[in-house]
Amino acid sequence: MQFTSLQQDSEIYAALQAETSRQREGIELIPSENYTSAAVLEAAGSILTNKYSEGYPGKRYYGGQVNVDAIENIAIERAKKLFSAEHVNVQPYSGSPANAAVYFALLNYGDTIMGLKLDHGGHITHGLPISFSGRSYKVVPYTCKPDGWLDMDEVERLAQEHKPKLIVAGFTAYPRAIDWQRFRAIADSVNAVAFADISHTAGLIAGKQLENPTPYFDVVMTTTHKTMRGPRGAIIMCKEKYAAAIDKAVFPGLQGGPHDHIIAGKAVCFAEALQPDFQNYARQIILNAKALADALKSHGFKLVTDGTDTHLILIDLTNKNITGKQAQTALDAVGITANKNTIPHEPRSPMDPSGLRLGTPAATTRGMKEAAMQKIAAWINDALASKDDAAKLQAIKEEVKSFCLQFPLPGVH
Ligand code: DSN
Repeated sequence: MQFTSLQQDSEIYAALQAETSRQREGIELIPSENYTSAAVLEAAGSILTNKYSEGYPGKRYYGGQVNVDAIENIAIERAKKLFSAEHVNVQPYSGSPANAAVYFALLNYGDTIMGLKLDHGGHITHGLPISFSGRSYKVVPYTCKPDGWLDMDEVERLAQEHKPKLIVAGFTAYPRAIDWQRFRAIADSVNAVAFADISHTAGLIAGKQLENPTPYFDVVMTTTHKTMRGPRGAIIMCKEKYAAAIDKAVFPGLQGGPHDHIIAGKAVCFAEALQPDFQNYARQIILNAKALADALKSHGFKLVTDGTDTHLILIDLTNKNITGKQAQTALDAVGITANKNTIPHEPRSPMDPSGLRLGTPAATTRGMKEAAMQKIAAWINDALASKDDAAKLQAIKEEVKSFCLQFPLPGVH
């Protein structure tokens, strides 16, 4: 992007130019990040940001809604088609407020919920004690087994014992496909709401590579900026019987005016995800993740669950004489962006854990394939082995940069 008008603000202009170079010259492996298309960027940067439109299409509290009503209805219809949803609310600002709205709609304060423990791969909004979710509801966390796989027998046992009102499934650092049917059956056995947070895998579901829980879960939420490759935001999908409660919880329960520019970006991203080519994209994300996982294993890396079914890999660094924080810093120095992460049954602390989380959605958007994953695994191995050798790290950074310049940065022209 030229940022032509932004040149008048020299400080922000310089920072944006520098960030463009960082994104262009490095490899993005944070599994929750991606590159939107130029069309999504245009919608998200459009004059729709000027508008207020509290309410829903046809029922707003301000005038001048003819165009935003049309845009919101288009976004809703496209999302319904993409996920086979009965009802969709496209207004949530992001994933955490969307999850807050789901709980606000369907629970009373103090009700019991079940979610995966954060350091086992869950999300802060799934019941972390210091988040609103942990403070407002009684949380019964479930966990992964020592081998990293979800302990579904524990989910069943805890549900029978605690009779939660809602069970949330869907994770931020779990590399395997989820047994939605078993979660649904467990929720049914205790009359709990079955809630899926598919933020990480929505693009793989929309691209028909992973099973879609929407047809048989009560409520499903996703962010739109991860594997979906859209603007930063979220949507909530639900059965018709929960529609009024969900809509009321989003507005006026928790939010004011919707971000109409972002809703337009969501509509554009849904149209892109409805194209047949999006299925090829989703398939390649998983092929790349499997190729990266195999290549890392060939360099002696231990992976939680020994592999992946998705876009995400969780490395257990305990056999590598390096912590997650040191690994993240060494990779930053060579232009590879990843994030330190806890592993199930973490022996260290969340600020300096034993894991490193990687994902392939962004690299795949850029056109990188299996051969690139071999190179990336070798660079990761070399960078971690050379974490205290500035000259070696600089040499790897130069290799990474010249490789990346062969893959244009999407959205930038
Ligand atoms: N921050 C997101 C992630 O990286 O997975 C979750 O909210």
